[in-house]
Amino acid sequence: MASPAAPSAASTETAGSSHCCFCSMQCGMELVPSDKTSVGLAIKPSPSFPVATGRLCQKGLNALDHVVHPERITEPRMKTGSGAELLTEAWKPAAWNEAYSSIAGRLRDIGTRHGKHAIAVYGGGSLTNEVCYLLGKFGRVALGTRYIDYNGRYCMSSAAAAGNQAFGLDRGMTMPLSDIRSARYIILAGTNIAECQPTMMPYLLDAKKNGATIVTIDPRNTMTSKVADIHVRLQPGFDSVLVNGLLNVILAERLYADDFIRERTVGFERLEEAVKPFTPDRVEEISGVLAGVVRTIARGFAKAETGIVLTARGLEQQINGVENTLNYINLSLVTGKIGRPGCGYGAVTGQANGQGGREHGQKADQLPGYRLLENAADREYVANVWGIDPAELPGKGVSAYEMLQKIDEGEIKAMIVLGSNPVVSSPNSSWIGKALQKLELLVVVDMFETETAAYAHWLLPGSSFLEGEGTLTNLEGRVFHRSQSLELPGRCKHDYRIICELADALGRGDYFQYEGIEDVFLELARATAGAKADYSGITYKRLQEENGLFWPCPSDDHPGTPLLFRDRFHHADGKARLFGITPNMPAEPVDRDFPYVLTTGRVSSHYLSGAQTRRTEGLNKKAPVPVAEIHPWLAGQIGLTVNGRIRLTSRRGSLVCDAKVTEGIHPRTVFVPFHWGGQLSINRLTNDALDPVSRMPEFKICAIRVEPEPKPAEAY
Ligand SMILES: Nc1nc2c(c(=O)[nH]1)N[C@H]1C(S)=C(S)[C@@H](COP(=O)(O)OP(=O)(O)OC[C@H]3O[C@@H](n4cnc5c(=O)[nH]c(N)nc54)[C@H](O)[C@@H]3O)O[C@H]1N2
Ligand SMILES: Nc1nc2c(c(=O)[nH]1)N[C@H]1C(S)=C(S)[C@@H](COP(=O)(O)OP(=O)(O)OC[C@H]3O[C@@H](n4cnc5c(=O)[nH]c(N)nc54)[C@H](O)[C@@H]3O)O[C@H]1N2
Ligand code: SF4
Ligand SMILES: [Mo]
Repeated sequence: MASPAAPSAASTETAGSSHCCFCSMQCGMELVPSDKTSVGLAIKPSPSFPVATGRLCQKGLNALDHVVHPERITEPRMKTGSGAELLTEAWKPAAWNEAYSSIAGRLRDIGTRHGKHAIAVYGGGSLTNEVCYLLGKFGRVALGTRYIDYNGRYCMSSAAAAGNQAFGLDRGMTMPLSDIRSARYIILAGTNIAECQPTMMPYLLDAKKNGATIVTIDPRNTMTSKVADIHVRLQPGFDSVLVNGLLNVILAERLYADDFIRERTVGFERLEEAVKPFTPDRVEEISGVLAGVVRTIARGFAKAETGIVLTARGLEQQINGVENTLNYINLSLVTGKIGRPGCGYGAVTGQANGQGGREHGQKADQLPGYRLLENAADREYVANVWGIDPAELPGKGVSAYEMLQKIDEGEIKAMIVLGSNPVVSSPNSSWIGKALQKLELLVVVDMFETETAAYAHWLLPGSSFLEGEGTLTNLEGRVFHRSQSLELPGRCKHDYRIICELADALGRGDYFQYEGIEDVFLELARATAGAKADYSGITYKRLQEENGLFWPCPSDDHPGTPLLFRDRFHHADGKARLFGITPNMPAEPVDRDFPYVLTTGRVSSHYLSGAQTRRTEGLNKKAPVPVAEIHPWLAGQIGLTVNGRIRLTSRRGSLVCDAKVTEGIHPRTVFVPFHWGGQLSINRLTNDALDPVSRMPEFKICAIRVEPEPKPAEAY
């Protein structure tokens, strides 16, 4: 196979400016000529983008490597076999027109035999707003299928559902990051910012300099908890117990914001009822968190003049993820710490465009701007923008994991994956490869032959972040423009072109006529006019001139909305909803056979399924394999020897890996990062129980057995 051509800069002077492809901070970067790298370019932090001025973390600094990696796919590739044959068959290079006509022909044939809902689309949150928008439109208009969802289902879905329920609106953060500096009390729950959004740390350190108290709540001591004044080492699954304890103290000691609750919320009575039994002593009994600590945090947060609560996947990726999130939101609301400077609640978005990626119609039940497929007026509005009859729009589909289940059950026969690697990132993953072998057609659009692409009939070479222009929306809700800085290598195409050309091959090209990517954005902006995530006042020109704009931004002269909910929440009555949360057990409690808890997450040098960072030498050498964190007590229990390996076994699978013995982790909990595939994939063990509302899998809790693994003799 041809290797990618040396990159050529799209403009000549500096190679241009961009934004990192990895996390939701979306730090600005510049590509500068360099004789120190083989490609003659290097990445430097942007001196001007205001989110992380002058800063990039190690992932950002190394983000060029995967783009120019020799394993980059630079031409369409095909396989002719089916099922297990695909795993051994060699790829054949093909022409684009051959790819389009073959794929379209097979899709038409599958549609004729099984109906249009036999075809599914699986998208991602790394893609630009324009590509996410087009993918949603492609699913509904070109394919007519109800089955489209995306990897953000595994990511922000619990936070999104909770935001909608409590505030009537899902924007990860209710305030700009700059407000962190003036918060006097900051609670960070299940969020490891130092490793996952490293350039956010200066905001926390500034807050500390200004006198803020920082509390971290996590089963592990993390890089983030190092900056905390109080660290609660919480057993996974006990967030709602702890928060009920905090609320109990706030209510019992009348530390709540009376006026705010009366004027701006409903539901206080049910909250009061639910938290009554959770006295600090009871919380200590159930969770092991000392009653005194519960009182200290409750009083500190409630009495502070300003305060911010941030949560992330730690408590969201659970079957009680929505309820856990709602409870942390309760904390912000009862103390009146929302809608004014220095205050706010934030679910820290994960992926580059995890925020925009869920706003524009990739989600099973949504149309652009968060309009809903099940709302007649919303259907009519969007159908009108798209020039189709509202009756042509399909209904809502199912979540990402449930689509995979429908493949296994035989209902879905074809799938197009763009921007995700579900074989690695899905829970209880060992069956997924087998299920994908049942597909009559799997098309993967990616930069690499990923673990998922190994099951594909067609692998199409898409664009990297440096090659595609577009807009993204960062964790604050700030929409910004990213320009193209490199030419496409080989025969790669822009993702958006691939979608439009495939629509054309399917005979639906009339609905996908764009003069360029900005044209797609203008249609997106129109499709969101008047909707919750209103982008209609945003243009490329404004984004370039104003360093981004916070949505909602409903008109040309609207300044955007950095701080949400100043006067009203997004429910029809303008009020936020408080909820009474009764803590529930995880789906798989520990028992005699599986006595410990496995929790999973990230390390600083890898990103998600590792497709990009395992191909980045500077990052991969820091974490070439997964290492389990275990407590010395547990190491003693199982008789682990120095440098010994361990075997972790759940009801679904088993992983052998190295162990790092650390006092920092909760004694009965083991943490393993999930960035590897095959035999190194921890997702073969995780539980696929789903939150009943968000359909988020319980990545953060399952029951395991832990044993020492005898080293094979040849290892010495
Ligand atoms: N380096 C790096 N950065 C990333 C990513 C990456 O893969 N690598 N991915 C990006 C994406 S898409 C996302 S979604 C974010 C994720 O960002 P985070 O959610 O911050 O990352 P995680 O490591 O998944 O989980 C956070 C913490 O939750 C803790 N935790 C586990 N169970 C519980 C629990 O029951 N309660 C509480 N309170 N805490 C618990 C874990 O110990 C962990 O430290 O990061 C983004 N940034
Ligand atoms: N056990 C466990 N599992 C988890 C989690 C956890 O905490 N624990 N976290 C979950 C979370 S929060 C998330 S977000 C998911 C993510 O899971 P995935 O979506 O599987 O992760 P990625 O590695 O980002 O996959 C993106 C794929 O798209 C490709 N890609 C990237 N950018 C582009 C682009 O611009 N164009 C094209 N065409 N392709 C592109 C990459 O090469 C990669 O193959 O994993 C989830 N899985
Ligand atoms: S903090 Fe996030 S966006 Fe910034 S350089 Fe690191 S990975 Fe990229
Ligand atoms: Mo994520």
